[in-house]
Amino acid sequence: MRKNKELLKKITAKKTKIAIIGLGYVGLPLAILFAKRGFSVTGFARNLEKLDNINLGQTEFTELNHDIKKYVAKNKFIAKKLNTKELATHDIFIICLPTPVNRNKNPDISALKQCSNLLGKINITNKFIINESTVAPFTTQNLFGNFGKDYFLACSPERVDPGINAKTTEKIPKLIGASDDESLELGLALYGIILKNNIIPVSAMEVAEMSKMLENTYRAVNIALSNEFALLAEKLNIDILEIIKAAKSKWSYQAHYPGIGVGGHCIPVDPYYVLALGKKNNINMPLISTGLQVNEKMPNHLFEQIKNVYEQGKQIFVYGLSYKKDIPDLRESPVLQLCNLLKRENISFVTFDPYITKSQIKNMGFEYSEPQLTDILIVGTDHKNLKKDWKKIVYKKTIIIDSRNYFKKRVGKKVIGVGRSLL
Ligand code: SAJ
Repeated sequence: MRKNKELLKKITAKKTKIAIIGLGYVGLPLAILFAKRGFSVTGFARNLEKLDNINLGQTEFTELNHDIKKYVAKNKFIAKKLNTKELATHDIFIICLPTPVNRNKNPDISALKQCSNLLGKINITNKFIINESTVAPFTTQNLFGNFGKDYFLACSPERVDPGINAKTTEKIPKLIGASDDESLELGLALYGIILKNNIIPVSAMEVAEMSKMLENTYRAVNIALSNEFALLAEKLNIDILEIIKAAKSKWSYQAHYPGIGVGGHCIPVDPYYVLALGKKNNINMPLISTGLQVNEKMPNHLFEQIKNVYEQGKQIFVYGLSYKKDIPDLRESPVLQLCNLLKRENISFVTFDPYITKSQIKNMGFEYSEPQLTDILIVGTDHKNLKKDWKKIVYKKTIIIDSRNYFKKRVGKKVIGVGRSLL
């Protein structure tokens, strides 16, 4: 017989031991948030070097490092190698593992499957599993819903927004669906202790899973719409930013902006989970697949823009490689696609990103350079540092290929943006 009252009391008293499985941009901030609220938290990951760095408070999440050190010192948080023996000593398991796509753009839930195998080996009676990883509907049930009946299960998809202006974890509205009322009661109690913003219960786990899919697919398709309008605006010589600004005066229009394409671990990835699910259910979803293709072709469009202004011997400087500003994240970065197109055509360039190290740049096979004067500046990522760095790069004859529509007035000889130019 399950006893959720016992676990509820332990949660309320913060006496439960919480296991956060996966210590990336979702799991680590969540682990520290629980530790900050008084829980005893173990973070589990596979990479030993990463675990050592985390326990030393030396992670890429600079804004977290102070708190990591503090809660490790207070024995409220520790990072450990994922193993069943250690897992078994915990009451609550929150899964924050990556769910990417493979080279063929098919969903890859191998990390979740490995986690399911591990949890399936421990005594899960009266314990609580929550899946925060982004998955297609029914995945949480299929992977974690078959360990018997004496435990609790919920799904609460992460909604983290990486970046220095990010909405921090405790401020983001949180969806939660559960396998039954007792599990939902536990989830609301647990998240209620750490989250300041509203926690929104939904009727089933698959509703939560599908909502996350809709949120991110909506964003991908609307970015594609802005990209397509930008390509037309270029032909008509109308400024896309002015068009968008004007359209924003309509209450039912939510602005999305054209650019070099869509990177990151969410927006260019999650819609492929929807397409796979549609295919499995014989539902054709051309709007989604076409939208993804529009975004994926944007680096090629920028490449054509570069070729229109490039002459043999002209120097090219690519500023910024990250998929979005002010973070050191190269995953699915469309700027890397553009750089590889340049390399393939033997068009030489140097590159700099304030968040990416010189050795990382060299390891990618690109040539590193500090900001220096150049003939063609390609704005790859509109990091905040660009505000001061551009003056070291642009002289009066510099042509700027502004893939982020960063510049609001002409600099150098001319600025060619996406859907707008400053001549
Ligand atoms: N992008 C555009 N035009 C836009 C917005 C974004 O081209 O109008 C590009 C960005 O440059 C980037 C990519 O799309 O390459 C993704 O941008 P993003 O702001 O959506 O950044 P992400 O991937 O960090 O998005 C995360 C997502 N969070 C989760 O999936 C949990 C996303 O759902 C959020 O909307 C986003 O944070 C946010 O803004 O909060």
